Amino acid sequence: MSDDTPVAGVVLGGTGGVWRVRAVTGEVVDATLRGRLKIENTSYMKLAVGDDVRIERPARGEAWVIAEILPRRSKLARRAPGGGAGERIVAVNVDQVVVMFAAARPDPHPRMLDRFLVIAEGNALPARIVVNKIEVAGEPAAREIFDAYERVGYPVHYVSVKAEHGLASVGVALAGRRSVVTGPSGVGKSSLLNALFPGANLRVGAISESVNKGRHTTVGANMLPLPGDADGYVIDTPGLREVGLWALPAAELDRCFPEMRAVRGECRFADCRHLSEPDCAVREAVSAGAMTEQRYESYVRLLAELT
Ligand SMILES: Nc1nc2c(ncn2[C@@H]2O[C@H](COP(=O)(O)OP(=O)(O)OP(=O)(O)O)[C@@H](O)[C@H]2O)c(=O)[nH]1
Ligand SMILES: [Mg+2]
Ligand SMILES: [Zn+2]
Repeated sequence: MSDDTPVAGVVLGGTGGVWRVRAVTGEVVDATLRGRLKIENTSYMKLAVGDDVRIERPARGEAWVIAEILPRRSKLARRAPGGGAGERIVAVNVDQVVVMFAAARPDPHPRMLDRFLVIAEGNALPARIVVNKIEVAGEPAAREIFDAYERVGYPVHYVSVKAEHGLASVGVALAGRRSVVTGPSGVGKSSLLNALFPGANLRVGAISESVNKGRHTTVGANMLPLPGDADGYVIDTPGLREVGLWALPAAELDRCFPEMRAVRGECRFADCRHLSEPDCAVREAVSAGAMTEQRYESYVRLLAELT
């Protein structure tokens, strides 16, 4: 990469206006966004991890600039923290979301899991679940919570990074795709990626086991190329204490629960909110056990947030 012709690359990460870009050559360089970057769509003005870009530099030895951002095929976005209306893009051009929880330390919160899954569904991204630290609580106890998710169609991987259990199946699920790993702080996201990809060198939190609070260890999303896999990337993200939905229209929330999606067309009213309307197929599904009370309760709470 010695001349001034643009080079295709992908944004791996960045803070403070300096982005790490991996060029097609495999070389990773620091680059800044060109000030007068001409793009039609203003939503592209905010560069994000996973963006396909073209970089160039005026001459050898000078700084690289990002001259062009290519169209995005997908994004994972949630509401910006602090109650604002803006969206926070976690990553773009991803194929799947891996939602990670711990079987214990910190204890799993199904309500929060439902939020992560709804955000993935709302962004039209398939999701899978990784339950880590099963050597602490045991797989049977973890299954009491997570079997319900497998029943509605989400693949669930039970793993222990510490005991090196179940990691290969996660590796297979990541191969050849771009995945973003998300979940609460301290569940072992960075630990998992370090274990799967030696050399990743992600910072891992030394949470004192007694405090058990999960100080955020990872800062900013960080995309890793999978070794020997030209199409495979995995994005480590900082853990979240709370997840806000973004401006999802309330009427689309039911589509973000697969078990509601399956029956929503059978409600008496086309605009049924599945609360107290008569002949509601969703509430019948809850009575029949096809949707758990807990997931339905998540729906009701999220709907209240969106209206
Ligand atoms: N007992 C147990 N501890 C684990 C396991 N995997 C990771 N940990 C520990 O969990 C703590 C948090 O791990 P991280 O990998 O930093 O968690 P994270 O999800 O990346 O956290 P953030 O970056 O803050 O979002 C560390 O002390 C790890 O050593 C596991 O399988 N079992
Ligand atoms: Mg981390
Ligand atoms: Zn209904």
